[in-house]
Amino acid sequence: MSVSPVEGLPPSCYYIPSFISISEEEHMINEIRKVPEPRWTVLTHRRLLSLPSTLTGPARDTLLAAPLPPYLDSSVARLKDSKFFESSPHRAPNHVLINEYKPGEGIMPHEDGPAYSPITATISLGSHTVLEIYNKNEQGEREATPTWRILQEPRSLLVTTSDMYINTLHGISELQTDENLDREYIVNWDLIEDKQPYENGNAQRQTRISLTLRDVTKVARLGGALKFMTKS
Ligand SMILES: O=C(O)CCC(=O)C(=O)O
Repeated sequence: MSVSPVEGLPPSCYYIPSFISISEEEHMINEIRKVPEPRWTVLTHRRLLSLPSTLTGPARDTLLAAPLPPYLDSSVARLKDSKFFESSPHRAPNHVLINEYKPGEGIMPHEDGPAYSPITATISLGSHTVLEIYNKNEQGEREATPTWRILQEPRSLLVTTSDMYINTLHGISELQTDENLDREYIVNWDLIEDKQPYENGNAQRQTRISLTLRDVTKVARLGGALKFMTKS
């Protein structure tokens, strides 16, 4: 896969429509729906799963080595082939954060923490969304309004790395319907594969599951991890 960065954004962000097929999307949704309710972390405005596990250790920055779920195998293989993770320590994602958003739900603007190598790969299932990207001002604080909006179609992949990862914040507004979906307001408009659902300039959200794949820098084998978990 050879792709160009999205023009108009800080380097570097890549948008790939139809990264997975409709049958892969269905399979992933079915597998995720099988995860028992108590394993989800339920927040007021979304629920999430951290796989293979939540990060651990004194700084909550360490992954206990374990495989990712098998329904991600083909996507991880494609990510490896694409070389997006070429300069990350394990040359592949080793962790996935799964977020489920009902229409009207979102995520506050934030930066991804230092536990990860500076690259994220996000697959969208079930619905589009609009990711809002915020610059920082000279004091390093988030600006009040987003500078860019990225439309993510279902089954697409969004990769962010380098400046875009390090120097911006991202969030999703809590909206039922996204508006101003057009070339003027959507930075990746020319890369949208199927514009038909957005032809009126707005689109009602459905339930969306996002899979954010990352490479956690510190990985502990179980033996080593038990040592620091039992240390008083
Ligand atoms: O759901 C998304 O696309 C964004 C998720 C996100 O920002 C995060 O998990 O840190």
